Formats: sequence, C-alpha cells, structure tokens
Amino acid sequence: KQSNQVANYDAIVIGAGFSGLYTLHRLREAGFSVRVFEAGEGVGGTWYWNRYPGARCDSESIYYNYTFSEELYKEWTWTSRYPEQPEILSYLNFVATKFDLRRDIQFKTRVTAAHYNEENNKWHVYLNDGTSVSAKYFITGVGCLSASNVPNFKGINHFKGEWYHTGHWPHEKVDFKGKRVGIIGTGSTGVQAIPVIAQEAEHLTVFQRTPQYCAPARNHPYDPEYIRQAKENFSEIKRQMRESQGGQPVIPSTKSALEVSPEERKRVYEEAWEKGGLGLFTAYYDVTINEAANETVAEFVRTKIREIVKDPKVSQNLLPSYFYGTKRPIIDTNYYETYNRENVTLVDVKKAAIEEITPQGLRTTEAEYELDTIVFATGYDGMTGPLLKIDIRGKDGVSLKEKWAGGAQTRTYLGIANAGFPNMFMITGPESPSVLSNMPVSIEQHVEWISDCIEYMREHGLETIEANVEAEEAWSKHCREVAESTLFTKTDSWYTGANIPGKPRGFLIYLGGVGAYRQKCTEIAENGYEGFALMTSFKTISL
Ligand code: NA7
Repeated sequence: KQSNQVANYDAIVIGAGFSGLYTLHRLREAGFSVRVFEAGEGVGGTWYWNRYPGARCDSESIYYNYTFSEELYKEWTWTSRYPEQPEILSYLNFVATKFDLRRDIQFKTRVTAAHYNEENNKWHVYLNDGTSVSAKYFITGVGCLSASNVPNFKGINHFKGEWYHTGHWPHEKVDFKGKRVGIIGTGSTGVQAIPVIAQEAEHLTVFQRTPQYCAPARNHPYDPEYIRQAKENFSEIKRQMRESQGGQPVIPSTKSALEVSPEERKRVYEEAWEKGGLGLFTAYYDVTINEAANETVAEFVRTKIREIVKDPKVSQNLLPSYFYGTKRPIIDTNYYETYNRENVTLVDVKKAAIEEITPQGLRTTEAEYELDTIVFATGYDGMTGPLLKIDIRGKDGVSLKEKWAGGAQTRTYLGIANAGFPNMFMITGPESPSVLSNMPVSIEQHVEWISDCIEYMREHGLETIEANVEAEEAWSKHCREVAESTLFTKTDSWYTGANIPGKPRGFLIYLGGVGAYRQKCTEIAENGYEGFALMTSFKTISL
C-alpha cells in the first residue's frame, strides 16, 4: 500500500472548514509543517456542501465567526443577523485568502484510512488517489454533521425523477419551477428549505415524521451602527462568548419557569418570540431539566402553531409533543405560515409510514404521491459518523470503529483524544460541547488547546501523547451523568444516535457548557496534561 518515499509532515489535518483552516494557520504560524486534505474543490466544509435553498446559520452572524484575530473581525462585515450559506462561504474564502491557506491544502482528496505505526511513531494517511503521506500528528476536522443519512428506502434506485440530500447539494441551481416536489424531514434543514421550495415548486408535499418546535428567526439586515459597536467591543464580546454556556454572549437566566406567574412567563415568552432566535430556549434555567418547566414553553409554541396555521387538521398534525429543546431548537422564516399555502400538503409519516420510493414518486402505507423531485432533509450520522467513515487505526491495529463499538457509546477523553490512539486529536469530537454550542467558539478552543499541546511537546522533547484509559472512562461517565440530569436523554434524536438504525444509543455531546468545559481543558493542560501519558521515546524495546 505504501511507497518507500512518502511525504512527511509534522501534522496532517482532514478538512478545510472552520476547524481545518484555523488549525493550519495556527500550527503553521508556530513553525510546523502541515498538510490539509479536503474532499471538496474549495474551502468551507459544512458551508461548502450545504447549498440547499434557504440554508443559513442559526447563530447570529457577529458571533458566528473566528475571534482569534481582531484584525480579521474588524475587516469582515456581515450583512444580516442570520447569514445565508453563500455569505458564510465567502467569509471562509476571505479567511483562506487573508492567511494564504490554500497553498497547504490539497483539494478534491479524500482520506480513506489513517494508521498509527508504532515502529516510527507516525500516522500513515491513505488518500483516495492511491497515494499516502505520513505525519507525527493526525488531526481530524471532519465536522460533526458531514456523514449524510439517506434512509435505505426500498426502490430509491428506480426513482425516475431527481433526488438530492441537502448536505450534498449540487453547485448548479436546482430548478423546482413547475415541479411536484416531495421533501422528507422537518429538522433544522427541512424547516429552512420548505418555505423557499414552496415558493417555487408547483406543489410541495412535506413528509413529516416528528413535528417540531420552531421560533421565528426575524432575520433582518444589520444596522451599520450595531456592527460598529460590535467591532468596537470585540474583546468583551470574545470574552463573554468564551466564558458562556452556549458560545454566544447570553447571560444565563437564574430563574425557574415555575417561580414566576403565568402572566409574567407569557410576557417573557412573547418577548422572546417577537425578538426572534433562540430566546425561548434560554428564557429560564430549568427549561431543559424540569418537565413542568419544559411544558410551559412547549405549550406556548403549540398555541402559536394553532394561531398561525389556518386549517385545524393541519395545525393539529404540526403540534410537537416531545420535550421542547431536546431535539435541536429550530428557528425559522415563515415555516408554519407555509402550510397556509394552496400548493403545500403535509403528510404524517408516523401515522402512515413510507413504504417505498416508486419510479413515479413515493408510497406510504396509505397513499401514493407522484413526484418529480425528492429532497432528503433526513439529517446525518452525527458526531461519530464522519470519523467512522475513515478506517482509523491506533495501536495494535485496533480501529476506532472497534473501540467505539460502531455507535454512540463512545469513549473519548474530552472529545479530543482517544486511549490507544497516540498523537491523534479530534476537533469537536464526540463528548465535547460541539454542536450544542456556537461552533466557531468551540472549534477555536479545540484548535488552540491542540496546537498549544503540540508546542508543549516540542518544547519538552516529547514524542507521544496518549489519553489514559482511566481518564477517558471518567470523562465519558461524567459526560453521561450530565446528560442524564437533563431531559435530553428522554428524546430520540441524533444526539443520542437514535436516528440511525442499529446505532447503539448513548449521548454524544457534552452538556456542561462551553465556559466550564474550557476551564476544565485549560486546567488539564496547566497540570502537565493530566490524564494523558506523555513519552519521550516511542520505541518498543524488544528483548
Ligand atoms: P435532523 O435534525 O436530524 O432532521 C432530520 C429529519 O428527517 C427529521 O425530521 C427526521 O425525523 C427525518 N427523518 C429521518 N429519517 C427519516 C425516515 N426514515 N423517514 C422519515 N423521516 C425521517 O437533520 P437536519 O439536517 O435537519 O439538521 C441537522 C443539524 O444541522 C441540526 O440539528 C443543527 O445542528 C444543524 P425524526 O425527527 O427523526 O422523527
């Protein structure tokens, strides 16, 4: 498999999204040789692939960016509160140009395998063009939501029309004009795409399995004065984001939803609804930990749905019943309103499941639907999926798949490292705050921690760093305990692995908060990388 002369680097990074770009910049500035491999033709990661209609971010733009460079923060100006995909992709291209990153990125190249070799303490990384490279450090910036989930529906290969998954959208515009379109899935992605596709398609049929809680985004262009103030307050915003619970400068509520009067609660919820965004989620501290508190928000949203959607039968089918916020809270633009359109039909596939995709469309147990185009907004094999697509093997040839038993019952140390996988680091890996935070903040924290660690290794003449089994067990246990103290584990979602048939259940995200997690990681580093074994020599001594 391996030629005699492979290119060797200090570090190999997979992915040129937010994670890979900053890792490259940071390690290169510290004097290391770095090579990034990226499957796409350009930078952007998530924002390169997700080009579906309506794709936008649900973190506010002035917080959804890097903060490692004040100059960069001040040079870039966002146009609106929730930026659309093309604008975020332009931002990442701007970053790549500003820091001259593309010269160390090999595009259109997929990493198929990465094997640790104990003989020479190198990671041997195999590429889809048949070549291989090696490095001392192996860093994954593969994203949390990049392994698309296309359900294995019978007949999909015989469909005569076109079908797309939202996470792999074509670069050229998909034309829905005059088409009968079906969309499966009503998560964050479906909710963004449905109102936009409905405006263009002749008819849109939404196949919904679980109704969702949404709140209006109230997107709007930014007032230049607001932007000016954000730029002026850069340092303070950065500090607040880094110390916060969710990665945005939100001061957490200290009040319970149950300690205030129903009138006061309604006033607070109405205010959050009018302001738009994720305000309902953060209105009271116990919304995601106490069932009765949760029900107050849930019922508030259900009332809004009943008010907005005119046909009572349709609105009834749109009422969610799971614990509010335990699937990703969604912010929308005219989502519920879209069901008042003549050309939109809602089909409840929990009542009548999808049986098969037919050559002409889709059949449920109750009816057949003729469709020209099917859009799968069916989500991802989250967190572990992107890593397990690659044949990653650590010491003794043990694969990550074997270690994690292929599912959501992962064991990691801090979501960054794995026992048995020396010198490998995961950016926003399973059991880190990752997707339940404002991603760029969590990504920057990991990149800085990892690059500081690599610099520490160089300064101290160290060869390997590897998480201890005990430290890993303790972290995973802590991660599970925090999750179990909330309502999150009571709902089937991609956080638990439940969306992928056969994936063992667990809880893939650390819910302790961005600020507390950062502090923990910093302490570990300051204590000489507590919980890790650091070695000056890697050679196995054979007797
Ligand atoms: P999600 O949130 O996982 O949503 C996927 C949707 O697809 C959801 O409504 C699912 O219903 C539905 N789904 C999945 N498989 C099926 C099958 N087999 N039949 C019918 N319906 C199905 O993915 P998104 O892309 O919307 O969002 C992912 C993340 O991106 C989001 O959380 C943010 O972090 C950004 P279900 O709810 O499982 O019943």
